[in-house]
Amino acid sequence: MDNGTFNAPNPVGDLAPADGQELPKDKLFVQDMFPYPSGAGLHVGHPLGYIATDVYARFHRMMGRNVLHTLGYDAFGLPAEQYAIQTGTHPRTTTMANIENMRRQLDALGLGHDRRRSIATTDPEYYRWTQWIFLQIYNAWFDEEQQKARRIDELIPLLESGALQTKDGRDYNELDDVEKQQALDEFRLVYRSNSMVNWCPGLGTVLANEEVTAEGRSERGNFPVFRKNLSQWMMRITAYSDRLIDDLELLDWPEKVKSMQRNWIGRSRGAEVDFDASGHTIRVFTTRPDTLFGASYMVLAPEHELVDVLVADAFPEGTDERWTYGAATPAEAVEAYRQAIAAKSDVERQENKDKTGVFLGAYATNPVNGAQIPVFIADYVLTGYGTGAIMAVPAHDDRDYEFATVFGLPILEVVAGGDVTEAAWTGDGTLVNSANQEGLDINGLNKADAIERTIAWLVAEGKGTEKIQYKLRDWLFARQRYWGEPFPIVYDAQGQAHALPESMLPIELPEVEDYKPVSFDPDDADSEPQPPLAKAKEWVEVELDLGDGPQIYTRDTNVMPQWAGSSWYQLRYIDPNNDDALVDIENERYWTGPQFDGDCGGVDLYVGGVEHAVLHLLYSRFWHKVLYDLGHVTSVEPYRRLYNQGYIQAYAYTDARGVYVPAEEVVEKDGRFFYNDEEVTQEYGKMGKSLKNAVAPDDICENYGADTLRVYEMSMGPLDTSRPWATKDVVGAQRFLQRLWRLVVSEETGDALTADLPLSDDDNKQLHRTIEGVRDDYDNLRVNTVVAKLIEYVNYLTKTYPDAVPTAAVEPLVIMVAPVAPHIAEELWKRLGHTDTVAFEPFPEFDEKWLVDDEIELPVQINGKVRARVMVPADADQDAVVARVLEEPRIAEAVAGKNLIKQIVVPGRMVNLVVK
Ligand code: ANZ
Repeated sequence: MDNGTFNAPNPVGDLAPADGQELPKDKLFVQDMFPYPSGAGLHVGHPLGYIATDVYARFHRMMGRNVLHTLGYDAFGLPAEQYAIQTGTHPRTTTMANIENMRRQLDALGLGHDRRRSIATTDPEYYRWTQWIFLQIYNAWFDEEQQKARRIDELIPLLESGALQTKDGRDYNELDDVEKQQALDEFRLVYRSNSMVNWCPGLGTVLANEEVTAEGRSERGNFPVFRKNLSQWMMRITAYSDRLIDDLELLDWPEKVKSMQRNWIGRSRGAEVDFDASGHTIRVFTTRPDTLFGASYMVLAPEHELVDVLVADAFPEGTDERWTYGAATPAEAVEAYRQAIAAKSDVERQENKDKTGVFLGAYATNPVNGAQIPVFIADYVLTGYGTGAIMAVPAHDDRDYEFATVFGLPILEVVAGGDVTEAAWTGDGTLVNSANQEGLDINGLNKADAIERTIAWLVAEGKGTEKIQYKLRDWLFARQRYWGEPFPIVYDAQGQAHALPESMLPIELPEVEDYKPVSFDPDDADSEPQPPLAKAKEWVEVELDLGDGPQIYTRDTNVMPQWAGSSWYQLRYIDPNNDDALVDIENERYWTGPQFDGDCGGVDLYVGGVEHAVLHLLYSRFWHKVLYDLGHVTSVEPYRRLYNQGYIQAYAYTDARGVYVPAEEVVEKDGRFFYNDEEVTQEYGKMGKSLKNAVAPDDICENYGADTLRVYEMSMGPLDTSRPWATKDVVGAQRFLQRLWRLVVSEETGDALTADLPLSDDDNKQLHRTIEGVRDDYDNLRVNTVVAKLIEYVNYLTKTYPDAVPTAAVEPLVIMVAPVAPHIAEELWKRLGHTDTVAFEPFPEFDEKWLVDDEIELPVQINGKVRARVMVPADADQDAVVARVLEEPRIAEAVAGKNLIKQIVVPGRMVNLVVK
């Protein structure tokens, strides 16, 4: 790598080929999901994917392609910051040290990366462009008609001419300057909005759902967590919902990942239906308007704006006790209920089987039949999805069924097919009990027709509309932390946000004395987050001239989420040093541009774990599409082909308390396992820090060599399946490499054992078959079967040539070994008398002529019993086959003196002779 062996040239810019050198037309861009440089370094599970991509890249270099392969570091994020909080060490220091260590570990594995293209997301020269992309997105709006992002300045004339309305319907021309700004802000793809977050005053930070325990406390520190509405930066990813779903068709990705993305975006077709409640309209979203006649109650999200409007002064006479939450009035019940659920996450709210809720004391009118149905609030209805209100159809929805059962509400069957006294029937069936006097009769229809008919009726009556609904939410883009990209945003004295001009980038992270966010009394739910950057007073207040003379501004003190840096790194790999653009579009076109009509372009092969199936890949796709719309890239998608490697798993051990103990210190005695003389329980799981079962690649490289580790990891099984690590099996890979070595090199003299011998027909057959199989396997990431074929070939040569092997049989072998075991291949190549690296040696070609069998072996049965196997010419006709078979002494003997009554020849398979 230090010689620049794996440096790939670009069409233009600083990495363009030297004068006179040509740029290969045929290119390949291979990428790994880049690592977070953690303090623990790598374990042998990490490089599985990196080795596989390296093998693939090496193979294609030998096929004559210009291959771009490098590795960067996703280096912002919590661990370095937490370490900084504990020790005062600057996160940059820790991060750089961790990167150094990982590089050392990776270098030992012999990965052929173009080091010039490596980046860390924490480099100011890198995050300058992350901030630049943020500005592009901020300064863009989504044109619904054209279904694409456009620059915000293109919006102004449209608002001025009235071709587009402002969001609140006011005339743009009559607004003052500040109002105009605000009207534009409403269109931007980055905007501020109130959103529900998990606020933890004790830690001083907002937490992700995964960081909150089931008891509503912080995983770290066990502090109370409050659900709180906070003004936050959001990215309008929802504008791209349709394109993000539809363009999945263009991608060569595992079907499983595509379907996870589809589900996450969650497009569903349905209707919005209006229910009247004493003059107020409750609008619901439903995917099942066909079940309207079965609606027996309604539920609003507890946060719904109509709750306080609809709530009655008193519970009606005779209200069921189960409906009142033990309170005297609906208002009290609502208050108590809201407090009880404040700390629950959306996921908990939806998955909780024990349904709870409160009756508002109010009723609404079912628009199809005039029925008066009670209105509840319940936490299983979420604010922020649909309209935050539902019509409940207990007979045909599981959650409504559970609720109706607890609260004693009517369960009205409207779709035949199940037994609704037992459970909700959510399958298909014929509509029943569904007709009114006003011209709607859907009885006897199937679901699809009933939905269509109902929507048409609702529209005609002005009681509803068809609606496409998405589960996808806009992307909450701000974090109250230190170790992330600062926002290129400042606020003026009026609190109005201003995006900084590109010329001021990067906005570098300032030094702070301590990295903790400002924390508060753990129980103070009313406190507001103050990120650590707020402590850098001199940085926060700046004098800037943004066009109307120098003024004092306040910087935004949030940082971007860790997803930001990984949402576009493939583009920077292409043009890592470009100071004028995030990537020169000529370089981008060459490496990731569409290859044929209808191709979406993108990285040719992207390998990583399936845990990134949704968020990372969705965010990347979103950013890429914005950049495409704005003309910065030619590819429509970032990653044309995705491959998920399996995991390396290993045994793990827990003690009596269920706590993991270090696996490497566990000893086995008579099938039982002990740690410090205490018996422990064996388990099995993904290798890693949390299960304390990590094995470092360093030791394996040291004891067995890097090629052994590579061959072992690649031969453990198909790349996309998980595999168990067993250090004791590593030696098998080592033995193969030793056999290979001894085949080529004399142990006594160290010289090559090869001789200028001609190849026999058998040699040629073995060789060409191996080449054919290996080429296909390499190309399809089946390195495990490559290794199997190479082992077979080495065994054949060892057996056939105990003394000196023909050079013509060995040279192609060494080349074929090179992608998977490059160190030994390089060394053997030298011993064979070559001075150049084997890395660019053309990959051996096979000759078809050696692939066809000229003789095949057929089992021969006599009266149904196999008596012999006979070699016959592959192209022999039936008579010739029988003639040949009868020449075989054992067959001849068996049929001697008998009558041959029947002869059956199944071409290529077998011969059956019936004799009497
Ligand atoms: C009546 C109905 C009858 C429903 C039936 C389903 C089955 P997806 O596919 O997830 O979009 N719903 C709507 N808004 C909701 C909210 N804010 N919180 C919780 N649930 C909500 O599902 C849409 C369905 O989920 C809607 O259709 C609604 O229940 C519920 F037999 O309406 B349905």
